[in-house]
Amino acid sequence: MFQFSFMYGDVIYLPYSLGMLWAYAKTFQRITDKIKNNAFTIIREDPDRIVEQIIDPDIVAFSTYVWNFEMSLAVAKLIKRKHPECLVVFGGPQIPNTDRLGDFFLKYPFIDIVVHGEGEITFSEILLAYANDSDYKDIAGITHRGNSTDDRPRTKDLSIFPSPYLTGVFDDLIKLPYTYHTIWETDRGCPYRCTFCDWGSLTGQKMYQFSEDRVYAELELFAQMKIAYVFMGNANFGIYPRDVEIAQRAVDINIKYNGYPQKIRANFTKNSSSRVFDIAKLFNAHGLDKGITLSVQSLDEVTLKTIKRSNMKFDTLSSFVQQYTKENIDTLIELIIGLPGETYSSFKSNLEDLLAIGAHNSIAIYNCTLLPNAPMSDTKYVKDNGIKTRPTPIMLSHASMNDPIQEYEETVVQTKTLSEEDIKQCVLMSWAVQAFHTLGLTQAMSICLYIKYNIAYTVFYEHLIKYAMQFPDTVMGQEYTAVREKVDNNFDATDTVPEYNTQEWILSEASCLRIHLQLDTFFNEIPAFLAFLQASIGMSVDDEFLADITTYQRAIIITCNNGTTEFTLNNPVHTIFHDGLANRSPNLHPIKNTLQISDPNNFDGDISRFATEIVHHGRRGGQALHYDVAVTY
Ligand code: B12
Ligand code: SF4
Repeated sequence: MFQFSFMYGDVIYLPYSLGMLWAYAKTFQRITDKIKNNAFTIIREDPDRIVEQIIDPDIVAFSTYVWNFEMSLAVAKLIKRKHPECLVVFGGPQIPNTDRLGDFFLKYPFIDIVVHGEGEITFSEILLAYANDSDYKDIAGITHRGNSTDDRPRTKDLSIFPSPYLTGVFDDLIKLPYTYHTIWETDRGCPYRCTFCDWGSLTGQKMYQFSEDRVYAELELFAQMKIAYVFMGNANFGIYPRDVEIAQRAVDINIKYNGYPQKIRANFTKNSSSRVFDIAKLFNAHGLDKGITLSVQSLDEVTLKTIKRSNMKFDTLSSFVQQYTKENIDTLIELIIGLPGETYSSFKSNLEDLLAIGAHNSIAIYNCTLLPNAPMSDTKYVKDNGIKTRPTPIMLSHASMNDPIQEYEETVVQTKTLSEEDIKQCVLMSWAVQAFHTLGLTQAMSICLYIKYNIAYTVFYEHLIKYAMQFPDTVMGQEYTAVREKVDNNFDATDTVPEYNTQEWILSEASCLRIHLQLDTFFNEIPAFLAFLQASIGMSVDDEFLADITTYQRAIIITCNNGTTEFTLNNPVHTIFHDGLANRSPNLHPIKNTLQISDPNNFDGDISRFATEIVHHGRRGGQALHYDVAVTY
């Protein structure tokens, strides 16, 4: 059975979906009498090498997602060539629904059966048919060499599916020398229907729950296995009242097992409620999750209507962000570029509004992609919204590089309201905001200019881009050129920075890391950029204030070589910055002040550790800057 996953260093996910299939299949004696599951193959390697190790297979089953489809095809094709009698079965969210299959079987003649949607029962029926030498025509939810059967209704009673963790399905796999992450499902399905999403083909569907006994037993087992990281497969954690109890139990288990599992990452229900706030507080207090993701995707009314998503009101979002900030809980707000209905100007307003409510450390922006079964991929929807897509290299932030097979995603490159160049401008704007603001390089400067001179954040960053375009030899200019090339090169969304390590970084992180390698040059060029900004917007800012914010900004950036710094300013920049962060009205009057910063990180020049802790893990929590500064007036 194959479920290829990317590796993050030596970390990899246990193949939960296949585990669910096999745990259920094992409940049929006829299957275990006749069929042996030889292995779960999850590591991406040269397909020839993988196939060489498979001896006389009768059935091979692939669990396919956007991130492993090409790899799965390559291996399946080789298997069929070498073992023509072998039954090749594909399933998973990357398998188009029956009405969207098109020429699938012509393109991939080496696949015998595809399974649509939820797979446990269907897969067992296929195995039983194989074991009994019967045909597949009465098995619901499949297409067998082009012949589709009726859809299979969802399973309401999830208790019929044993847990792969509790039934020892992964016992052999976990002997391999990897660090495993696990997927933990406490319920299935999502009642919403956002058009860009295909939540495992369970969107617009009723939700069903796994029993509390089961989910607690699984979590306790994860703790005993010393699993560090648990990713919840739920779409809407926090939607049920029992979810608070589940969170409390997770905390109890974490305490009982001395900190295991260390982290639990949940997709919280989208219209964040006070229940979600309670769960986030619990997780945060016990270090189980540092923050909460608020997936707003867009703030624009027309766009939200077009993608059939009803977000919480902007005021509610704003008060949530402030509430979370007050409790010291990080928030990560997600936006998507290229949604139908969005324009360049509405996208820019999204960014401006989010920064204005204080989302300075926490905006994550993704490109819109078409998933095979998402409502957005419907031919009429595509036509009505003028959507054009292109296969682009899949964005795999932080995965280890040097992979044998390139995976692709269908990125939206044009809509009725966004030309391809508009989408590129959105990508560049997002890059600028994330690389320079979220990751700290110019955050304090832009906040101080916003507070004191009302210079909008997007005006600051739009001019940063313009400056970088006009002065390609500057540090900003070099980064702009590198990123523009990536964007022009088929919307490539990741890059590597070999000076640090071998992983893939998203473009903004890669830029930030490269700028850190020449931070002094970057700051020597800042006065010229600030002069350019003033000239372009026809505004004159006090020189001493500009000099102070530049000195302050440089000093608070955490680097891998910080020691203790002391310096004097003529303006209360620290107060302005912090009042700005907390959305308070600051005292703007000049006053001489001395600031002292000592660095608790002790990276001692270890740039790889710096990159991991500050840029990779710290990104979400605003770890890039020293907020703790001693000021004397
Ligand atoms: C956990 C998770 C992750 C984890 C780990 C993934 C991993 N390596 O296993 C992480 C955080 C890394 C991740 C990342 C991404 N993910 Co993700 N993720 C999920 C999530 C929340 C749970 C997956 C899961 O295990 N579900 C529970 C199992 C039981 O359901 P299932 O996988 O669908 O399997 C059932 C059926 O599909 C079928 N089936 C599956 N395989 C097979 C095989 C056979 C032979 C058969 C018969 C049946 C069958 O039967 C299974 C049991 O019913 C899903 C959403 C969801 N709830 O489905 C998204 C989801 C899988 N992710 C998705 C995406 C797009 C991504 C990303 C590309 C980025 C993004 N925008 O989210 C990244 C990058 C991926 C990467 N690996 O590098 C999409 C995938 C769509 C697609 N067509 O592939 C999903 C569906 C969410 C969505 N937006 O719609 N993800
Ligand atoms: S984006 Fe979230 S809320 Fe919307 S359909 Fe997908 S899982 Fe459900």
